[in-house]
Amino acid sequence: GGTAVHAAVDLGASSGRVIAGRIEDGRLRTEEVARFPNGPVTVPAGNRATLHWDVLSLYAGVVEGLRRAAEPHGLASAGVDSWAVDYGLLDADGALLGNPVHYRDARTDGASERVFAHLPAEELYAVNGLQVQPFNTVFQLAAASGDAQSAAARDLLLVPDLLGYWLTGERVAELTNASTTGLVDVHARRWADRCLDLLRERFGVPARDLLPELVEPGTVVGAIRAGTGTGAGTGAAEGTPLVAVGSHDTASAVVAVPAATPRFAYVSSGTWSLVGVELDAPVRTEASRAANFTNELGVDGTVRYLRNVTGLWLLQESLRVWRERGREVDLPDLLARAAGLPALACVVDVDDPRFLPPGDMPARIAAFAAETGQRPPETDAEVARCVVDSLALAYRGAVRQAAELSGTDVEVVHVVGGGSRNELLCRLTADAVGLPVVAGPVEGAAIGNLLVQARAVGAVEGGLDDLRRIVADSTEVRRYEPSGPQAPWEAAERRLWS
Ligand code: ADP
Ligand code: LRH
Repeated sequence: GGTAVHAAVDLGASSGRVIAGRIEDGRLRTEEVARFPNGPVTVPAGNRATLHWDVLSLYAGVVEGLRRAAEPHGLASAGVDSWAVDYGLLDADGALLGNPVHYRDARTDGASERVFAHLPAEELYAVNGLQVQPFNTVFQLAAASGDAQSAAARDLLLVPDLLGYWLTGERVAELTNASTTGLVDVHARRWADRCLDLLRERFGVPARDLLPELVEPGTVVGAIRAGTGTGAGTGAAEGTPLVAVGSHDTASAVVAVPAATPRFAYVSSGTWSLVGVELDAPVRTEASRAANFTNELGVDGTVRYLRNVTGLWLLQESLRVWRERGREVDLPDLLARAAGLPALACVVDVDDPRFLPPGDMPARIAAFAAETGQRPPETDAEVARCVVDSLALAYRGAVRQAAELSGTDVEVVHVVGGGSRNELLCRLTADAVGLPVVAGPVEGAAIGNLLVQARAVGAVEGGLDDLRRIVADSTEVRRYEPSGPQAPWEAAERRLWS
């Protein structure tokens, strides 16, 4: 007996997890039942190497996690969210054609320019309201046009929808994640004819035939089947209703912001940092486009107006490179040492395109520093300090611009995701933005995922405010008050952008 259990599958760029949750006395109690690594795998393809996701290994982790979450009494619901933009193609038999390509793969080099030659960036933004990132699905499709897999493809499913298809046999396109493709009309919240026609006429990609029906978050997709995944299958999770949640991890993370006021900005801080505000309607001004702000679609008809800031990826990759060279570096210890170093000795533009592909970040940071007349960081702690200072500086710019471009007042900055555990980053963000920072929950995406599915099956009621109150009543947060003058941050901005 007892209360119903819900299971959130949250696949981040650095790890996947399955989190079980139950609502008791208006609180959400969660338990992590499975965590598995996620990361790119390079595979030779013709005369180049392609960066892939290991989607079968992820699926095995998902099935195993759902089975564990379902023991012993079964599940009331389940939901899947993941990073955005990437997809799998299915052939005419419904079989996956190749491993999904990773958004950091170089195949999209030059693809956005080829699209803009037929549909200028201004016109595209007027339709899809989306930031330009080289990896937007529309550019990935243009880049892959004419290859053998594209020719054989009959269906395109974004990663959470692909996993949902394997779990239930049903094919849908969940709207929040679909909004990151570049193929959705942000105003109508439907597939955009203009973009589908462009792909067919100019790139020979029959996108209209490939894309399934769009569904709003909260829709029940189907029932989880037995007998897939690894040997033991889905076990007691068989028959569970799978709910299309805010399947874009950032959409789920924004649901879980424990805001007590509508005047909040958020930083969903993980591998990426997604920095912005929540709106009722998109902003499609020229100033917004020029600042590369995106209008991604959120749960309950909202718009996530934000900018992608290259996030803790810089630290993750630095740690990976150091470890590859045989140096064991512990992240909390590294950050403690970085906290003892002087502030703003060296800052980089974290959104410089050189930081997008995997590689030697300490060397790239040093090169950037040298090019901008700064002394390059040398020790590991200096590199970490540079990254954290630079992230806080970028958050400052993005919060201010989000407020200005959308005409909203911001009183507080909420940080959710793994980055909310980084005390140095949270403290510096409060100082840099000049506003209080509220940090937590760490598992924002999983919590937003859980609440939307719980609501879909009737275990909780209400709007986003009600869901956020549950988060506030259920999680420990830490508050950081701003201190110190703004002048050093202004000076650091000038070092980079004047
Ligand atoms: P994603 O969902 O993109 O995989 P997460 O939200 O899980 O990312 O965040 C991962 C990041 O959280 C790590 O790169 C790391 O920088 C940060 N993090 C995790 N644990 C800690 C910790 N104990 N102290 C500081 N930062 C941490
Ligand atoms: C964060 C995220 C982000 C996207 C990126 C590709 O995990 O979903 O919102 O821009 O991955």
